[in-house]
Amino acid sequence: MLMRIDHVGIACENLEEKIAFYESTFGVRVVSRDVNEEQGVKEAMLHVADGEGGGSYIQLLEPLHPDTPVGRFLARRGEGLHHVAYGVPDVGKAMRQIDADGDVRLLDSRPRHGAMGTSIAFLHPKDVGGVLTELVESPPRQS
Ligand code: CMX
Ligand code: CO
Repeated sequence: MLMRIDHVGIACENLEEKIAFYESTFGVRVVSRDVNEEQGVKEAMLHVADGEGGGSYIQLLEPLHPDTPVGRFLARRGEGLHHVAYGVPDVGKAMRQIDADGDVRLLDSRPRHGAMGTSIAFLHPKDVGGVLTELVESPPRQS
């Protein structure tokens, strides 16, 4: 089901400061910025590498409000690793397969919009050994 690691999501208080830190420390570059009201975040994707089936990224996340998933995470745990996202060929199919197995709760009933034209869905961290897990389907490649 899983093809690769698409990105790691990192919760932060100040997106611009964290972007500057990652750029100067690791030499990575921002390839997309987004405000995603549905997810309650202001975010940036920083490119790490290209691979079979798509790139890999660092996703920096600043909450739009305290009462959002990332806002509650920051209040409870402070800045740090928020989720791991795996690339899948078909997110709807992966969701149906996980739902049918019945051990892991889906946090979304249908795929949602993620950064850079992706379709995404989340799995409950309590059912994945304490790791909030995201499934990502990349859009078809432009040629
Ligand atoms: N990683 C691991 N555990 C987490 C977690 C995380 N990111 N967020 C919450 N938890 C844990 C809490 O510590 C808590 O554990 P305890 O009961 O042992 O204390 C439990 O999950 C429930 O926490 P909560 O206070 O009820 O937290 P929320 O109401 O925020 O719900 C969750 C948690 C995962 C259901 C919610 O954050 C969610 O739906 N997340 C998916 C959407 C999302 O995170 N969007 C932002 C990223 C967007 C993107 O990647 O593009
Ligand atoms: Co993500």
